Amino acid sequence: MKKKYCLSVDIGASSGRLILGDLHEDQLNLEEIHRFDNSIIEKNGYFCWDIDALFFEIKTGIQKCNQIGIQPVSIGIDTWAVDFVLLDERDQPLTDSVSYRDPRTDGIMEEVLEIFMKERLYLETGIQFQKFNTIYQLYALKKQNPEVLEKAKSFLMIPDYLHFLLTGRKANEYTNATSTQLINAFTKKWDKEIINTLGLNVEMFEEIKMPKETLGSLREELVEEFGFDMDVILPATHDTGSAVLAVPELEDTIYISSGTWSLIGVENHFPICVTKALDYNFTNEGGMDYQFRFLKNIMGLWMIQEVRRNYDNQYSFAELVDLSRAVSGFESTVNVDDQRFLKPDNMIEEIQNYCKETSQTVPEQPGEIAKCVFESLANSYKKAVAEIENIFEKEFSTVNVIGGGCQNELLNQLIADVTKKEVYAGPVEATAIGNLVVQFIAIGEIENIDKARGIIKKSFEVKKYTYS
Ligand code: LFR
Repeated sequence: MKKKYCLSVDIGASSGRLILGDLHEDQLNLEEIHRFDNSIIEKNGYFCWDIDALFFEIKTGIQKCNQIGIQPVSIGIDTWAVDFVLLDERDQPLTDSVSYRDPRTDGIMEEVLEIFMKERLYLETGIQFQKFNTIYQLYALKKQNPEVLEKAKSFLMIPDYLHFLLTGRKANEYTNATSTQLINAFTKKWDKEIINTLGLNVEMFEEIKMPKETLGSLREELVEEFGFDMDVILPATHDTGSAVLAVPELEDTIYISSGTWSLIGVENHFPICVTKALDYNFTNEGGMDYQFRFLKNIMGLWMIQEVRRNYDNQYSFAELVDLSRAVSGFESTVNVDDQRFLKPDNMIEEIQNYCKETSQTVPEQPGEIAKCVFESLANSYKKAVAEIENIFEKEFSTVNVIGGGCQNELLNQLIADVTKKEVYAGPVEATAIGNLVVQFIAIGEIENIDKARGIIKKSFEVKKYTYS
């Protein structure tokens, strides 16, 4: 029988990749076809994503498959969450794709919380309060550019829009839609009451579709361009949703999906909207098969990415880790979850100012800055672990770090040392793997997610760190 390939497109805030997957005797093989950079650009006074450039890179990757003689049977795209594109009646974008790091939502969450009680929003949606959630972005738009919303006929999140460009079909994929804070955690549908109360047009929201559903085949002009057709199968289009599917073992495990953000939590069968969870600001994001990711966002490697950029990319990430390792006796830390680190003009200065304001020694050398970032992240993980254990009233034995950030050995060891738990690191390409297994389930090559996790366990290396 001819081997079947599925193609995953995973785009994060700092890079994107197209990875082919194929199954051979319960072994999932990956082949990276194309990798490209992504970053926030300034356009017309907003921090934006260059969505046209991203679509161009996706097309380049598809063409590269064909060049090596592989025509995948399906493709699925995942990206970060919360951001969206609004289309007019001719299906044309009404604005640039503004990034969630843009300050347009400053102060907006507080205004929305005058309309809804925090407890009510939490009870209905289960979603954590972050000033950049789609709900606040849409409300900001309503206040600042009402004419845009008046013209909007379709609301598509970033992967929905890229899928639309591929197929011509519009739908809102469930896992990503939950990050809007506009989906009811119990009905799993758009919460029309919240949407109407905010004065948003409920008609612009599309039908919710679940991961595993086939959206459609490629547009005719793309079939001509590529020389072949394939199905677009919806993965968990929220990258964290895909990544968590690739955690090989969930029993007694707290995962950290480590990339631009660190998402720390556990998988659950139902949303937990108790007061403690609200106070700790944990979220219940919708997952595949209506599971929930109970987790919280920690500022993550964004901090070191920005530090590196502020040093004009003079140092690689590995060099920053080495420089940090070489520093001794420097102990200043920052609260990484302080919103001042979301998009400061200069991350290095922001860290230094924080240390100054809190009467700590100010980091000056790159190694000191990096050490401060890694140790501060580890502290924040430690706190989140304690919060999870407090809510579940039990101890977890392991932490499983997945995603690109799990290659940071220094941080893995720090996590083991501060949490006093065994740390497993891997798989590195968790998001692409999670995306691929959903496509393989959809085409009948893997039975279900449990089986997929077994395959992932056998196929990818996971490294163990013990605490000292
Ligand atoms: C990670 C992620 C997080 C989400 C943040 C913003 O890439 O998707 O899960 O909270 O980006 O969208």
